[in-house]
Amino acid sequence: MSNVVLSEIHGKVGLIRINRPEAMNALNNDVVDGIAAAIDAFEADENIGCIVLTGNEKAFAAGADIGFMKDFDYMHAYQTDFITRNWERIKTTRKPVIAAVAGFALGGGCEMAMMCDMIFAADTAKFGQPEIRLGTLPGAGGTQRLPRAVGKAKAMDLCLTARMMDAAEAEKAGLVARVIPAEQLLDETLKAAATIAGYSLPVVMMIKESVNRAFESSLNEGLLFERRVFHAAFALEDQKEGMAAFVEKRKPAFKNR
Ligand code: CO8
Repeated sequence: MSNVVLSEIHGKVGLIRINRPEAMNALNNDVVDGIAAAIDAFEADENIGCIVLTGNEKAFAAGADIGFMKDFDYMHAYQTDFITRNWERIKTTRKPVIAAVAGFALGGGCEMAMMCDMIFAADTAKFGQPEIRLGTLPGAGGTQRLPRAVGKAKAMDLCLTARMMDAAEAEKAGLVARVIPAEQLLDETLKAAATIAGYSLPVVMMIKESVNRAFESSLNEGLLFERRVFHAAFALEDQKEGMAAFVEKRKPAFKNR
């Protein structure tokens, strides 16, 4: 594991910290590779039920590393598929990922947060897609995921003016799930992640997959997908245990099968 990405295990939760404080956690290959490696490890660890991705108190990530990419030419960007590499690993993991965002989440940093399953924001968080100021545009989902999260009007505003949106505005617009006082951000996020990790992992994965379907299919397709997965859940021992525990007025003991 590289030192620009740190990973820790908190009970059943895997925590990934982006650690380039000298550069506002700007994203380069080492950071993206480090995050992907940490996710690989947490995906393979059957004890882990939820993943949290965070930065530091000043920045979740202030975007792609500008110094690193400033001299790229078209062929280099195209041939290396900049920065696709492992970028999609956050999206492809079947376990839920919560972004805990304090400070700046700009450009690729905002895009990385949006690739997670939900965002918990500190009251210090600032979101933006300021690429236009650099003579370029969002390249990792900013023009696609932001409108889906906050609507066309606000997405156009953010992408075209480069202004930042604070945590309160981001919550109101639907980009973030919760706003939390900065000093409690990590504790609260880990607590929510532990709650998720305490449920049946196959059910958690089924819910993640089903909610994501809402963004990738028509309503009818999505409803059918949900119903099929709902039917499949009756094959789980954890469904028998969960419903028996309710009827018997006791806590369920899920076995992840
Ligand atoms: N890349 C490289 N270095 C950065 C970046 C960055 N994105 N952001 C900050 N830094 C560095 C600064 O250069 C500075 O370094 P040094 O101390 O050596 O001069 C250090 O971090 C501290 O930054 P500031 O002194 O600027 O701190 P301020 O508090 O004054 O300002 C800001 C903080 C507002 C975050 C400011 O640094 C800023 O505007 N940063 C750039 C934000 C930006 O434009 N982001 C978009 C980048 S483009 C992009 O993300 C395209 C995505 C493509 C998809 C692929 C993603 C991997």
